[in-house]
Amino acid sequence: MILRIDRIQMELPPPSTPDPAGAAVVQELFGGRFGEMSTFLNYTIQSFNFRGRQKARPFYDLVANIAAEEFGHIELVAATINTMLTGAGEPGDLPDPEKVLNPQQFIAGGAGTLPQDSNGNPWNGDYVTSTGDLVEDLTHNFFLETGARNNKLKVYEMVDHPAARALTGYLLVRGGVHQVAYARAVEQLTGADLSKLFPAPRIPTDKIPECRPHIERGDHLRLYRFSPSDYLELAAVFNGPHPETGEPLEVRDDAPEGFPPLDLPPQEGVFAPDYAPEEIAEIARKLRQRAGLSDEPTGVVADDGQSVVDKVKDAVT
Ligand code: MN3
Repeated sequence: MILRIDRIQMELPPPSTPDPAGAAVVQELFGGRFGEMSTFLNYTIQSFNFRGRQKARPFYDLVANIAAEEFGHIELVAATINTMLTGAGEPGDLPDPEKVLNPQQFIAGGAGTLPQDSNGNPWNGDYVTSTGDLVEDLTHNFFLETGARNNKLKVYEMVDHPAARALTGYLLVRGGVHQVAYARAVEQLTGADLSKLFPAPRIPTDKIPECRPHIERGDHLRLYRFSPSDYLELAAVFNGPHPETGEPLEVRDDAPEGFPPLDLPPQEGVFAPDYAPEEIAEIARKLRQRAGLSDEPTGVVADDGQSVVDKVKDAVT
């Protein structure tokens, strides 16, 4: 089972100037072959299929637990795309087709993320390798993280929207940890040091400004344990010095603290969440009252939504 926490793993900047063309490029990190849907579902399905898991527990715990972090990564990529599209779905103001690389984000979606790559191709189950052979699957995962970091760097270079830069900075650091984790797992099983054999991609994250805060916090060394009581055997595999910096790898016995998500404002021009969002808000208010809940919504968001609307309007005018 997955326990869901209503926070996101990193703080994202609020919406600024809408960037539908950039948002279509960022889709590659969501539904591309090397995107977060692929890492999430490769590790998830491998963990479901894992036979003899009790005797191989440290390896099972590693794959299952990284799968849980990847759920938070698809959530972050979607939050980034949706932030970049905010302001582009206002009534009478939908973007010029020439400035949009993926019109389906508006036509099929409500100025939102789709399970597609940067060309609008749907994510594909063929992107999952789950052979049941542990060495083969772990080696595949190492190269999946290699390709994923390669793609993240290209998206970083292609898209200069602040939300996309913040996202790729964070994911480059966390993907680096997962690459090290799979390399360590293969090394513990076979003796082959993948980090030395295949030192790719060469990404000097310490020179990328958006990576630096995460490195300074130590997030390039840590695996978090995404469960209050399970997956206790991670540290049996994930240990020793970081192959690039020599600092000790570390397992943290809790999920990252995370940040409240942005409450992105309605985009009435694409009926998200409706042509008249205030009607839905009024219905919800009455339901909340009837259920004996407080007048104020109980969930925590990074802003009240309205301030984001004002900021977007300021940026556009
Ligand atoms: Mn990831």
